[in-house]
Amino acid sequence: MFTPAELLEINTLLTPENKIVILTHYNPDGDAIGSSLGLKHYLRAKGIFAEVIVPNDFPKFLKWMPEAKKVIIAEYKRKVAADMIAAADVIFCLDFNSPSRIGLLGDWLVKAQGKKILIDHHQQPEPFDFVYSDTVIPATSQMIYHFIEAMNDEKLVNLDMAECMYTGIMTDTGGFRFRSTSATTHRIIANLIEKGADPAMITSNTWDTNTVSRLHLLALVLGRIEVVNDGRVAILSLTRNELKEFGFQKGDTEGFVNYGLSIAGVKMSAFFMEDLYEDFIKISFRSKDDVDVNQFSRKYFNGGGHINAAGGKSMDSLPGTIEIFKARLIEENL
Ligand SMILES: [Mn+2]
Repeated sequence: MFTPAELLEINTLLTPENKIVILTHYNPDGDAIGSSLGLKHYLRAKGIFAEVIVPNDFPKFLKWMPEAKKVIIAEYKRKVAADMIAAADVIFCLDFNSPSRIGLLGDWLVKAQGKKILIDHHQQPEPFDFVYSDTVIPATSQMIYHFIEAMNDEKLVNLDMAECMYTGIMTDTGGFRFRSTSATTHRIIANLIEKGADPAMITSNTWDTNTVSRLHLLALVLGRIEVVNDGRVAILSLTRNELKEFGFQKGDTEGFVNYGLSIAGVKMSAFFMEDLYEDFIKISFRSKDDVDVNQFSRKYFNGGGHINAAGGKSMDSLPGTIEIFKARLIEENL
């Protein structure tokens, strides 16, 4: 948490006169949008207006959240977004810790004069004016709750805030299953339910959103899942042509990588996908226990993230990337 002195200073910055923006990462996920909107609604409850700005569009299954449709998407509104960041007195940076993770917002953030406040749970944060970084907490949305507690404002938590933070925690913990899900996480979830968050409604709005074409795409991926290294590593893949054939929509492949981890004995799952427009391979890694995919991806695939969940990128072909991956697995004894 921020120090008491920092909290006091942040408190003096949070006034209705100050211009406040909230930024989150490229390809926003449930925690990115949930934490950003949760914070926006919290500030609103204090009588302070803030705008949420994201680099690019996010999946439809997150747009039911209160005020999700008011989020400013910089790829569609470049000038509006750039001007707001330049004019901001306070810039909250949520669920990322390096300007390199926020696409076109990165340059604007670096040049901006406003006070930069980081709240994030990824590894190895870069410097910001105020830093609340904790890699053990499973979701930035949970950190927003801790921030509200530290500000002595728990009484302000309302339904809008509760729905957003619940969604962020639920999605980043894979439905309260992943390793850093703690008793504290569940206590906060209980509080959010008491404020009106409806688990059945939130789960259904967020996860029961398959289309037939997405299930066909999933069937294709599952049909050729490969398990290597004595059953410890699962490999999944998709080509650009397949994405096109099945009418790929943003978010359609979200969660595919987790199917690899659901195989008994598998400790690491990797999903390789050709980007729809550009010539690179997008990689998602998931792992269990001490298998550190953050380090692995940083070392070999220009990426990073968390110990058990990380992203990466390769400029090789799809088959070439998978061959390199298999060779690295042997080198690293995975
Ligand atoms: Mn997160």
